[in-house]
Amino acid sequence: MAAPRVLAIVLAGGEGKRLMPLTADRAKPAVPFGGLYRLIDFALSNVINSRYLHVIVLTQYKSHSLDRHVSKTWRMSPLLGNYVAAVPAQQRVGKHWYLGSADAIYQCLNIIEDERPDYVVVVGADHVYRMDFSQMVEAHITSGAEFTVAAIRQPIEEADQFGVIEVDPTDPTRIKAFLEKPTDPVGLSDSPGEILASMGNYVANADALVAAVTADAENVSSRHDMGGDIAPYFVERGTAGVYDFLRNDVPGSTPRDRDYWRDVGTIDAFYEANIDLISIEPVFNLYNDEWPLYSGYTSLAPAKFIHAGAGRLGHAVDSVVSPGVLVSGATVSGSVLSPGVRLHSWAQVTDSVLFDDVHIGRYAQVHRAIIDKNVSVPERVRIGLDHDHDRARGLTVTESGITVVPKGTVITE
Ligand code: ADQ
Repeated sequence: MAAPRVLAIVLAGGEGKRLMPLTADRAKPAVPFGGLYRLIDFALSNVINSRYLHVIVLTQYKSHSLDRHVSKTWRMSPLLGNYVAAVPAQQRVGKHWYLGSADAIYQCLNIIEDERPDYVVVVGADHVYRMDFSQMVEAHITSGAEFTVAAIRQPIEEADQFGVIEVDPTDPTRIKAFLEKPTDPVGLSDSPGEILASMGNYVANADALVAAVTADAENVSSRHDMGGDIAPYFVERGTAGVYDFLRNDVPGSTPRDRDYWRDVGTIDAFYEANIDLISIEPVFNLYNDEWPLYSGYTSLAPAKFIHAGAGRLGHAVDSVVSPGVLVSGATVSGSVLSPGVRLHSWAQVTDSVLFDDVHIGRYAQVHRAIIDKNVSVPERVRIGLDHDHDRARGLTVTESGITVVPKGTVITE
């Protein structure tokens, strides 16, 4: 039997308000993560490793840096018609931007019509995880559902951030009810402290999805949301399936990171997920060559550590260090350094995440901080050691005490 034709749609228009100020002038999927990556690279690596090579990325909010990243990093060989194309909201069907994720798909129906896929894989762009979507497509086809939702157990306290799935007791492949972000969730019968959450990844029969988003576009009371409106539409029709993420078996995954899936939706969650990469046995393993994670850096020099003279030991321990980093007579521990970071003599960086091209001057100290792209920390300045002072400088300090230095900040003292 010929392989089914699959079009992958990556929803990348989210604002990521809770990640402010990191999303002040970039979309959430464009936020850097783990030194070398942007958040969208995880979804796109999963799609490409699943061998789906016809991919559209729907962008909207502050999409310039995302569009640039997608076109630079994810340029595909046009052989066999392969492509990863960013599609910005373009008011194709009316004088409005994408109203919600379902409207974003509706506004791109011309692409689906041109492509004529059998199945459409729709995935979010905000999560860190590995997943083989071809296994989910196979399960979808076998189940006979029109629309399948990927699902993972989550703590019941977080139910209001997710679409919550109730599985049909008479057929565990079908969804009986789907509630988007309920405030009064009911726990699972075998685990009352958990709910079954939608991961925001869907597989649909292409014609059924086209019909659903078209009907949704005409529904004036709809929020035009994949989770809020399209999943319940298929539940109502009795054709919504569920795919348990734990069935997904990605080559090379370890018992520890097999079921890893994180929405790094808040600064604290974002910080923790970055710092976790450093641990000896991280819960998410970047070093799985069988399911590579692709990123945009190809022409950087190696990282270099320079002992710059007496007492100026240039070193980093327990850290993730990207290419293009220069640690000259400075000490680094427990930190994630992105490409182009420069650290000068006697500087100390501990438990911090530094984005691209951050410069740390002599004798400066940075502790439990996230420093956004291109920021220069002048000589002797201390960040993250006195939270009142950090706040007085206009920096964000999170509940758990992470100081965030936004892009473009000029620190004088
Ligand atoms: P949320 O993440 O809250 O819940 P949403 O804000 O719609 O839903 O984001 C989903 C994805 O769509 C993200 O990747 C986002 O970037 C993108 N997106 C949002 N608006 C868009 C638009 N107008 N155009 C293009 N892309 C857009 C969703 C589901 C829940 C599920 C959680 C899992 O609605 O049911 O449980 O994801 O985190």
